[in-house]
Amino acid sequence: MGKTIIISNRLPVQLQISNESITAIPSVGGLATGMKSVHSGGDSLWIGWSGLTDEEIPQELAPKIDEALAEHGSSKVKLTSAEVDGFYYGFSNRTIWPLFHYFLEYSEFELASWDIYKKVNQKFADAILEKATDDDTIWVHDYQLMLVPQMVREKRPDISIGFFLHIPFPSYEIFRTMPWRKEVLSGLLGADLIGFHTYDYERHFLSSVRRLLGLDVSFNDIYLDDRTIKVDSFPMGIDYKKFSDAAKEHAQRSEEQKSELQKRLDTHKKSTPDAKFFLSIDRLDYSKGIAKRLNAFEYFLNKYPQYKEKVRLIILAVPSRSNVPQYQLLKKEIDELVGRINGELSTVSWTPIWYFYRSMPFENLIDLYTTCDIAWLTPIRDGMNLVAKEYIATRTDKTGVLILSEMAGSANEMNESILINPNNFEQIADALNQAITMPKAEQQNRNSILQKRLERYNVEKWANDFMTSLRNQKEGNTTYVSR
Ligand code: ADQ
Repeated sequence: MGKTIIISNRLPVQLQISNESITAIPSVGGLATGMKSVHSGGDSLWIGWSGLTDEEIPQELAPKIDEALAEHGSSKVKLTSAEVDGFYYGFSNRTIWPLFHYFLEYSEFELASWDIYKKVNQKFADAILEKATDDDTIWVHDYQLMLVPQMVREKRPDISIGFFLHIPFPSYEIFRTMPWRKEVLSGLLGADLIGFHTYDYERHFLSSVRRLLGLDVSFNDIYLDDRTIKVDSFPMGIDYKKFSDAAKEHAQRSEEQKSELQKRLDTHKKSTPDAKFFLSIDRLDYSKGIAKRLNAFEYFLNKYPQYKEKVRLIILAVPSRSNVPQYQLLKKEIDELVGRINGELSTVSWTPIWYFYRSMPFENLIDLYTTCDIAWLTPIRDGMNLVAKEYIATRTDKTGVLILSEMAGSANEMNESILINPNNFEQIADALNQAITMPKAEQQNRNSILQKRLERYNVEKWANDFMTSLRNQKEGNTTYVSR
């Protein structure tokens, strides 16, 4: 059996350059953690962009960077800053991301950025072809690399290729608006297995394949002349143990061991013991519905004024894609909304919204997850939403209420949370009231079911299920008889 090659836009390590020395530090993101069992389990290689453009890497340090990456089983694809602009900030995040999240009006269809997207996908494919042998297994990740499977297939017809999309696949009526829709579908069809977070995304994809390419599709198989392609859903889990262990350790901390943030949260909890903390954590992205959530919070306080001075909304927004104009506008909108709502409603002893615009260390995430009574995660569209799962995993005493958007992929597996439509302020206000007044026993009942499910279907199982399915598909294809 050959090695496994994982390909994603970014590598699972971050480079730190100081003076002449280079260090590659493993990153803690969901994908990196999720693939740990696949990546460190055996012979494997991870190919991706290092996060530094060619212009940012001093010539003399290039070999050291390669060495540092190789120590983590990684190999880089070189990109110029113009390529990163056109491919990442351009086509990936100004065309595909908004379109696939149903923000059709934000989607730009520019030939120049499509050309760069193709060129950079070819660079990734070439990097794979350089390293791969025919008995290797290739796992391509996400919307930035949708042409890679076919580009590899053309040169290596017999190699095993899987593709997983981390964002929604939109309905045919949305997808068909893209000028290069057939090319994108054909790019994906180079894979043997195509995975999505949910059954709905899978159905949308199959519908587009049938209607745009006229291919023979039956249940979740696509029939080509020489092979079949399996399409299936694999809802991504979290590293459950990491989050539950961190929460258990957190509960044992002495006063001196606590973080500054935790001490501050404790002080506020003590001063108003019946107060409730709402938590909202997302990357700052229009698909996450942060501005809507702020407006809904104001609506809630008007509908239920008895909660004024009793509730506090903690918003953690992680900076993201700040080179894209839509993200800059959104940042401005959120800054203004927070300022206006706090300005209008604050009293001498109460600021309704605490707003943090930054990335936080893992320790502080755990502070927030374990301290906040209610997690309020209401994206307008979200492929999965791992924050919802992480919140539940940290609730060691099983208390806490999750209010989750039905538009998040995770809603399919988290029926015991309070599911809401993020556009329905009336329903949201009532859901917040329900969460505040929910008896402890009911919280514990709901969360114990959720925890069991999340612990069982964790990220390791997700990765292993995908790889097993890919292996089975490949074995089936070697004995393939065309219909
Ligand atoms: P994202 O859109 O980034 O991922 P999400 O699934 O919520 O969204 O994952 C965010 C991750 O970042 C979480 O693991 C969280 O712990 C971490 N994080 C959040 N806030 C942080 C902060 N302030 N500091 C540090 N870390 C923070 C995309 C898709 C999702 C899909 C995932 C995985 O958009 O829908 O669930 O990929 O497939």
